[in-house]
Amino acid sequence: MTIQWFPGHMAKARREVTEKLKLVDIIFELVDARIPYSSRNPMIDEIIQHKPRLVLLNKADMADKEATKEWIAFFDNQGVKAIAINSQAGEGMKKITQAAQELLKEKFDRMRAKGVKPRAIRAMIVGIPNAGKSTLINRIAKKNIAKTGNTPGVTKAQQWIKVGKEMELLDTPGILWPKFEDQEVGMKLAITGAIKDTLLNLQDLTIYALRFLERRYPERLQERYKLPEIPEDAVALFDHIGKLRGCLTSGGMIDYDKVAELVIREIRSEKFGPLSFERPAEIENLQESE
Ligand SMILES: Nc1nc2c(ncn2[C@@H]2O[C@H](COP(=O)(O)OP(=O)(O)O)[C@@H](O)[C@H]2O)c(=O)[nH]1
Ligand SMILES: [Mg+2]
Repeated sequence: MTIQWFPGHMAKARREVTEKLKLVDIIFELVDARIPYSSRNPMIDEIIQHKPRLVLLNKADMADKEATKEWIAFFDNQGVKAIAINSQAGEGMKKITQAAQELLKEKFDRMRAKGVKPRAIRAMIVGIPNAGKSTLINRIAKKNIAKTGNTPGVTKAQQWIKVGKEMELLDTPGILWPKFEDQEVGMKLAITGAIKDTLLNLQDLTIYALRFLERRYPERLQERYKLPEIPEDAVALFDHIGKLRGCLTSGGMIDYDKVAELVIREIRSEKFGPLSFERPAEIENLQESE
């Protein structure tokens, strides 16, 4: 289910995250590795203030490895630590604890110097719907069934999931809204399944997706749909795919909706291999032109 975000929902989500912020040492900002810019909440910096943060590029298995490397370097340049993970397979889980320990080393050293009894790092996951928050929490919880009790002094009882001895993770994530400000971001969110594609025109979305493939991964597009050349005309491209795959109306005409559904389904199910829909260089240009 995709949540429709209205100003009231956004305010409530923000309030909930802000409230829990006090309970944790660090925020794990979960984004989709295929769209690390578009899947970030636009107000994340303002919401989490100066709380230490670790960006988790989730679904790294579905993303282009080269692009993911570029993204890690991009965040690094901004002084933000980012790591690639695959919550579904449980890859990168150890790296999360290690990175959190590194980021909080000074704080914990200071605490120790003051004679404060050592304790586990407390963390919380935040992210937009479908980023994989529940998958990551379940992944961690399964291996570490032992839940710690409630934390006293908190209005609502909070459950913590133990991650080894070193860390405790809040068992409910902070759900934040995606960016809505531009059409292209909307397209990327729809292609990756972060927002319902019924919010957009499916044929428009497909044209966007096909043009993206043509630009970044032309050979994969040509190979999959047996295209010696990629037609400039979108109708010709749809016609070709429709004929090839038998996406026809009962009258034998090309069914453009069927073509659109097929293409989007194939992209989502990785028929074109791992894909990254944005690169840091594109985002840098975008920010400069603002
Ligand atoms: N391939 C892949 N799929 C993932 C990964 N993490 C989550 N998913 C899938 O993404 C979808 C959304 O995940 P979910 O945990 O429900 O997202 P939430 O809304 O943030 O809690 C589900 O279909 C998950 O199986 C991952 O690392 N790799
Ligand atoms: Mg969830």
